[in-house]
Amino acid sequence: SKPTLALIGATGAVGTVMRELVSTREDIWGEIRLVASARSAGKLLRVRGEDVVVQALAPEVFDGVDVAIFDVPDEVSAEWVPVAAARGAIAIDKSGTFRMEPDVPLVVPEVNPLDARDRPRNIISTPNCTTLSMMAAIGALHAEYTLKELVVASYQAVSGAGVAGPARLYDEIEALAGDRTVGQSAGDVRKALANKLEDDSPFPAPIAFNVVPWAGSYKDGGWASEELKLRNESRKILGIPDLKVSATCVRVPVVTTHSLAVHARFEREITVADAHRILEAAPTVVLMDDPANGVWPTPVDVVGTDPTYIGRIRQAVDFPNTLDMFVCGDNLRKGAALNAAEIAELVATEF
Ligand code: 2RA
Repeated sequence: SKPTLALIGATGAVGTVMRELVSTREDIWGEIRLVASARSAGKLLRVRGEDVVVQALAPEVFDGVDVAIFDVPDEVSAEWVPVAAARGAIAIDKSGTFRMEPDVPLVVPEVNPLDARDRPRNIISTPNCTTLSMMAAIGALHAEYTLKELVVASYQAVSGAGVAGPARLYDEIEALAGDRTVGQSAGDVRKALANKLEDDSPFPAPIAFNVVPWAGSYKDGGWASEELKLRNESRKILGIPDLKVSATCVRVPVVTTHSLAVHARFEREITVADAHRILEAAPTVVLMDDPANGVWPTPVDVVGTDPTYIGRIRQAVDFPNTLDMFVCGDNLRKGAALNAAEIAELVATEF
């Protein structure tokens, strides 16, 4: 019989995309159970064209579940992922809680699918959306040219912060719309917003008309947690423990789709033509790289789709063996729900 799937966090930004994906991808699942916090229990949500009642998170919801996909805050995962695993489910976790634990694989199916088999705790982690948004492309280049260093700047969409992110961006744009004087003197955007909106933004600065050089929580040395995740997770997924990585993560007024400017040094010379050949052959990567004709990826052109898009590929003039590139990936799809769905499909072949 077909395996039973549980989606934990079914009502969130990623949960919503997750329901859409399991409704449109190959239907390999038997029962699909929807689980959320007690607040959402009893709601009806659509999956595979049917209304399903959302159940409150409790140990019993995992009974009979083969695969449980979690997209919930770190502390909820810390408590409930081990409960699901103890009850016999393979737990696929999107939170940061288990990603760097040595006995929990961190999987991107295009890059390290075999790692999903070695899961002593019955837990598989899926990476942060910023790491994931570039990994299919970088992994393909690494497989042939051996990556040595990555310097990355991210341009992260507001939906990375959950449903509150887009809500805030739309509110701010609406509050500022029509006023053609704002954005021209220091503090005027803040003042205009303070007059019209509650002070409850998920972002540490105005996000409309702005870029915010901060994503995540504060870490030693002045790093933002997103920047360290990008470093640590890239090393683990690619299996290069000493990969040199430096990142600056920036939030931009884009609803969905993270972009990354990537400066990547390889073990040997790699030309633009080499990179094109590899990326064209990578099944989940779309090469959009014809700058003479204005062809490169942007979030508004790729949002809502599955692939990783790459363009602006250049050989760095002053750095040997190095490419500069621009990558875009939908942070809710490949960056979150899609990668989890793909891992689930990978392990479902075991049932
Ligand atoms: C963000 N990467 O974009 C985070 C979400 N986990 O905020």
